[in-house]
Amino acid sequence: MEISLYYSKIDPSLLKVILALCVSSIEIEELVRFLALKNLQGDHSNEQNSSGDIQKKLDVISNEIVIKHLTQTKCCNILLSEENEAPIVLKKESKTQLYTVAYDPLDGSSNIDCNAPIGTIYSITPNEKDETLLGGNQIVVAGYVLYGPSTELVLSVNNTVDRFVLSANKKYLHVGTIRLNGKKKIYSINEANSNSWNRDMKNYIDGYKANGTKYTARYIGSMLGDVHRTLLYGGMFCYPADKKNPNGKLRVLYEAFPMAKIVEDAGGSAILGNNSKQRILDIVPKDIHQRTPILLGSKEEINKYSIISKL
Ligand code: AHM
Ligand code: MG
Repeated sequence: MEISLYYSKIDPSLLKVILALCVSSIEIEELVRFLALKNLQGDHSNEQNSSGDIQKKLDVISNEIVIKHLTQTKCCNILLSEENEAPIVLKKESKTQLYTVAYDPLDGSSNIDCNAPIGTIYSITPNEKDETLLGGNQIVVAGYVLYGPSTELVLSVNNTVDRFVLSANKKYLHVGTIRLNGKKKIYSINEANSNSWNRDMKNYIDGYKANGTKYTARYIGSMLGDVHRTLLYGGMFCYPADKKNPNGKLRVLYEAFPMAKIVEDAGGSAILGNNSKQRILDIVPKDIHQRTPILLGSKEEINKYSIISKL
């Protein structure tokens, strides 16, 4: 079933926003697929984005595509992008419910030039009062589009997580609902940082490597690729705090919140780690580019962390 039909009963303004993000992703995937042929690899300039990263050409173009389509809906009041230092405030042109979209137009930028999975991550939150710092528990839709061997959209709407695959004639078609009950024994973390990890994380990951546990490690370095595998196969994904980065690396509003919502709605857990069982979605954001440590996966795996770190 096509996506617009699948969600035909939700608020029409919300559907408009979702469909604008679908159209954006179809334009972006077209660029991703042919970037080597279109001279779209490499850095945009030597300038850093709001998170201190050098922007890739595709980061910048993808951001422009998303802004264009969301503006055209006239159903959004504020856009928060990884690529824009400040919130983008849109003109109010309609009396319908207005939404704020927080998004990373192209996550996993370091994978762009080697043709590994990358994608777009977002959350949609009703926003009556033009606030910029909305909590994770107010999000009504969270999603990501994975530009991988196939282009796949994963969306949490009404607390249910569904998968849509982009067909040859550019339609997102429903292929199933996700429940995080996979039993594969996988842990996913950038182990190159292990010398800087705090004791809790060292003990937790050592537990996965102990004799007889039969775990394997998988790490793509694109959060949405790693989380997608976790949703479908099971296991855990983690980007912890460490001695060099006491707040971790990933951003609250447009990386951690959407993924935490999807994982929870699929039946898993998403917590800070860092000696805390606090839910990611309970973070009260103070800055639009704030970072957080994150640990997510099946309840069983996240529970192991609580036991090992004696929380
Ligand atoms: P980006 O938004 O600049 O692409 O950075 C976020 C990405 C995540 O997708 C991924 O989990 C992480 O950075 C990987 O970082 P590292 O290379 O430090 O392991
Ligand atoms: Mg990112």
